[in-house]
Amino acid sequence: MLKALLVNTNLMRPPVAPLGLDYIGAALRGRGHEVDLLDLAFAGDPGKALEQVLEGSSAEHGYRLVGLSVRNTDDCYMGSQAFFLEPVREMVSVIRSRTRIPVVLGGVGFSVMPEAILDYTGADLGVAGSGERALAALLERSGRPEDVPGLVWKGKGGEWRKNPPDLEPLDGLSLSRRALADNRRYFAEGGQIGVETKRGCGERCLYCADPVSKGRKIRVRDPRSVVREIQGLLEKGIDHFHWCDSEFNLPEAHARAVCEALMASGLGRRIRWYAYLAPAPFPPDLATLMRDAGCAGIDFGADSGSRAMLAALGRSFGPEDLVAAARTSRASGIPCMFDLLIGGPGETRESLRETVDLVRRADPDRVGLSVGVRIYPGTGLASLVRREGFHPGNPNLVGLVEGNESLLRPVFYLSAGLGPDPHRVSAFVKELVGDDPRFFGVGDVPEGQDYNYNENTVLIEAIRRGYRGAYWDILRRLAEGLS
Ligand code: B12
Repeated sequence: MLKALLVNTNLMRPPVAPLGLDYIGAALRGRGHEVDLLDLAFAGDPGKALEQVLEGSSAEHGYRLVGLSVRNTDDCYMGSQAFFLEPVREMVSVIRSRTRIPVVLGGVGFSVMPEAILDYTGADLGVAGSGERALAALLERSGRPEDVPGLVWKGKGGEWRKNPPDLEPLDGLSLSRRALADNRRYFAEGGQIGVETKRGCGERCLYCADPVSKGRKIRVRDPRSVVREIQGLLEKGIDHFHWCDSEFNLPEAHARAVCEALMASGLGRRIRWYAYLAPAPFPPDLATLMRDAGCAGIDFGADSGSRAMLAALGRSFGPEDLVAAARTSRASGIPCMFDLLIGGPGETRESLRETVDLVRRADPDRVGLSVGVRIYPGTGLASLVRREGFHPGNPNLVGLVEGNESLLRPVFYLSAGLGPDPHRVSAFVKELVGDDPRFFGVGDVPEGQDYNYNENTVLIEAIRRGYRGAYWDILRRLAEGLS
């Protein structure tokens, strides 16, 4: 039996449970190891909490490694650009000042730019992609570094080396046991609990980091294992969930299999869940199946209402699919939201007008607007920006450009076709949207109309008062005076 300390570094509010650490904890415990979680989301002063847990020598605790989870590099929101790696760097330095045991980083945000994050934070090692098997191998110190999937480590010449990620089938992992994180508390303060039904995304969206961090190969879970996981959480009083798949309906057959398993187990009537979906495929019978399996809301990755913009963003559906998706959702009685990405390559005031018109016609229950597209390494957007030139003279860039070639710090694409001034872009979007209550606000907006879940005090308060569910749906119900 070996011992590891896992640390959740995500301090955002409302708090989202560290699902990745829960899964890794289950895998390590399943192999007979002992795992402690230091959850800094609930710790008050992160530095002090780390010092306390490492008090005395690490040999005394017997920890063989400390693993830090980096879910978000920043809030990926052009209006705020909150950067979360600085506190992670401080955490690594506190750990370093107390112990020499290896500090390993991992997590979805980390996996997008592992080398740059290791350089910046000073951690020893990292794992890009799935962490269950890799962390077990690191803890057990079995095999050579070259054999640990996804490992990022320093070679003899001081250069970073990176192994291909773990893309093995998920069925070999026992993910259902959710016992490391305090999920009851996360449910009480965060309003929903995440569950993954598969990993990976094979789509070719220009901007998206999911294929980079999760892989293009789709690895599905046995739906019975998902059911077991939900049953265990339900026994803890948790009955609102969010699927943590990139897009639940890709592939459609797996979405159906999960819904059918939920219905067969009788869970469909006892739980409510939310999901990200691609606007197509979304046939009416899938919608009714999802509803009967407990679906309470869908967040469609709509991106744009302009055909040219959808093509530029690498999406495989058209504006007509958006209209159909909202109609189908409405007919099945599931509220839905459209997520729009404004300012991608080629965006103009005209394409924006088309988008707002189309969205009004489609009539989803809510519309989230992200002005500016975060540029992540390894994506088509990053390559396009390199071709355009990544320098302060490029009029399409907003955020830190100089000295930020690794894209570590927040930097966004905002098409100069919308005009030279980002503030004027937000003002123009506001003008187009008018006082249509379906649209979440952009730029400086009153609390509660903001589409950023970072330090969202309206949400925090609503959850405290008993609201549960996806954040957009809680904000919708608040606005509509529903409970
Ligand atoms: C579902 C989701 C949400 C839901 C969460 C619901 C819930 N209850 O969990 C909601 C809508 C609330 C949400 C909100 C936000 N999200 Co979000 N979200 C996701 C999504 C789709 C899934 C996250 C997840 O849980 N994955 C499943 C878990 C199991 O995977 P994992 O965390 O990666 O863990 C594995 C590995 O990374 C690794 N690992 C993890 N930790 C560790 C630690 C060590 C030591 C090791 C070795 C390995 C390791 O092993 C794990 C198991 O294999 C991801 C994209 C994606 N496909 O992952 C975006 C994503 C994480 N979100 C993102 C963002 C930006 C946000 C927000 C900041 C948006 C905002 N401004 O409001 C907020 C932040 C909220 C918060 N408090 O943290 C970005 C982050 C990008 C970045 N570079 O930082 C992502 C990647 C989306 C994207 N492509 O841009 N999100």
